[in-house]
Amino acid sequence: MGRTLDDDALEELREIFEHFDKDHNGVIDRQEFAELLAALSAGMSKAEADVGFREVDTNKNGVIEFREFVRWWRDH
Ligand SMILES: [Ca+2]
Ligand SMILES: [Ca+2]
Repeated sequence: MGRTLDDDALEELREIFEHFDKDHNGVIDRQEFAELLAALSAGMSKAEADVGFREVDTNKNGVIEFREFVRWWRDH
């Protein structure tokens, strides 16, 4: 099935998402995203992280919703 996520994978992603959603408001903000990248050892500079954030935040509302996170995860 290639990059299609099954329910188990989605559940795992949900756990990751909630782990990094430190203030538990249901979205990942810039600060939380920076910590996520650091934890993944993505080795991104701050400028690259900013670009990455804008890439993930496809509806440009300044925060990352779970569905945006899932799409990003699937595509990378
Ligand atoms: Ca949050
Ligand atoms: Ca968004």
